[in-house]
Amino acid sequence: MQLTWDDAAERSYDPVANVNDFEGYRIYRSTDPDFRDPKIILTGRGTGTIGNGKPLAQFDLKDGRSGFSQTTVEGIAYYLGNESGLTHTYRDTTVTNGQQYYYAVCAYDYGPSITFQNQEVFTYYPSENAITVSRTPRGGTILPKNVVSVRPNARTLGYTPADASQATRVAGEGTGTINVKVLDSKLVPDGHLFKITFNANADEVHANSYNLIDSTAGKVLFKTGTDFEGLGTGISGGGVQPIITTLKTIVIDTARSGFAPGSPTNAKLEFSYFDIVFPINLKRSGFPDDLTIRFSNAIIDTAVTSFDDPVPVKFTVIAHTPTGDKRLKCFFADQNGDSTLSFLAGGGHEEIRVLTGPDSLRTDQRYTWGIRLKDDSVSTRTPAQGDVYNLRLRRPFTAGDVFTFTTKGEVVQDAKAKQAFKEAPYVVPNPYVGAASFEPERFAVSGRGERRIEFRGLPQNCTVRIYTVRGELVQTLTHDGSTDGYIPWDLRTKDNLDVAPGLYIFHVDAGQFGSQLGKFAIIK
Ligand SMILES: [Ca+2]
Ligand SMILES: [Ca+2]
Repeated sequence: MQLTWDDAAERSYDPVANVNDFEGYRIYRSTDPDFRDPKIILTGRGTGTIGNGKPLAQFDLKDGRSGFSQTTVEGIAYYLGNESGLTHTYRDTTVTNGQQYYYAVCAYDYGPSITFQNQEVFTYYPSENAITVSRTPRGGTILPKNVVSVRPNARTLGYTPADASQATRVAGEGTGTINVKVLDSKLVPDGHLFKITFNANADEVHANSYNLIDSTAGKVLFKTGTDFEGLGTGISGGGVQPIITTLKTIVIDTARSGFAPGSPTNAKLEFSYFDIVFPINLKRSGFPDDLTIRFSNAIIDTAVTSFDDPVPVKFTVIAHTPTGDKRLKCFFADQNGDSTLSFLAGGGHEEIRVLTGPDSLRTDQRYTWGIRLKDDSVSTRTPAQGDVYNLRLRRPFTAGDVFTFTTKGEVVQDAKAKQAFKEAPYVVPNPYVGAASFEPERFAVSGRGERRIEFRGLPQNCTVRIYTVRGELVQTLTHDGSTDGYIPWDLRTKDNLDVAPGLYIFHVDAGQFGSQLGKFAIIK
């Protein structure tokens, strides 16, 4: 069973404390719509249950808050979680096919404090969404939007789930991977083109969120995806979930950086980023642009040295910006007076410090890249005329990166169904001994409640006829045309009587796919 949910609760504000106090999600499962299965947490006195009960799973926002709440209700603290991090999908692998389940996804808050004149005057007990299923007099249920009812089972013969193609790049140059996972086959539209785009502020190197767009339908499915680490915890739309992995920040593309072919030097350059000045994820003039450093035997540029004094230099640094090439200013302390980057006797290093960002800032606030000669040895030729170094960077996904993929909806393939139908359909449970484990609890009925067996392994649109061993027709059941591969039977005859114990024959008429016979026993 795969559950998915959106992220709306994460942006909610507490109306009283006026803070965003969202803290996490709890998932509950029950076999009854009153959610009695999880209600095993009692008050401190052991009288009555408290809250929604024991969750099947809990996902806690990473925010430094965890463990038990300070405030208690009847002696019981609220468990805030263990900083597991959030997700928007949960797979329950412990279900029994044929059993009716109810799942609830409940958001909870951490219980904000009210402060008055900087004193905490009151702290709320953490609160959680209620599970408010209402019942109709005839045993039906009306589910709120945080509850679903499901009956896991095999799909109809020939069923092929929805599929999504590989995501391919349409624009941009960010480094990362995008996989697309089908989470809810029945929601996936057939033959649609989807688009993934990214949102970033003008000064951000790394996108802060991603969007999923159904281009064919012209519909934005969500704009708040934030799982950039491929954890599979992000939100889904149209039944699919993009699983996005990208760089956390700018890195040097070592394979594509180096002296251009034909450069005479055998020297290597070493780059370091001055992360104490500008954060590396701050986009600004000259960063994160690829650079070219050109060396010469003549003075070709002017750098600055201590006290911003100009110093003539035999190199120049060019940034390849999206709007064209731009010369970058450098700080350079030329210790041996040769106007270029050189090895120093005694092992010291000269360093070119490339400056980026606004000209209005002080030089020492603009340091970005430090460039030194590496692996210095007597046979190394100092970079000079004809030496051109290219620094190439790898960037995270950001605004301007665009990917697309296409979807195929779920289908039932006739040829596959016909082949599979040659394996005989079957009955669960067989024999039926008094009861089946997946029968519902009694509600609003007298007697023993609804009984249930299932004919499974069926193709779509078939008819099941049940006969006694003497050939009398007991009941006729028709498949509802859905992709469920089963038909339930309440063990009542066509005359609405309880069926007698004994051996029965069933005949599955699947039209063009042929027919199958089987038998089952009912024991009281
Ligand atoms: Ca937390
Ligand atoms: Ca020098």
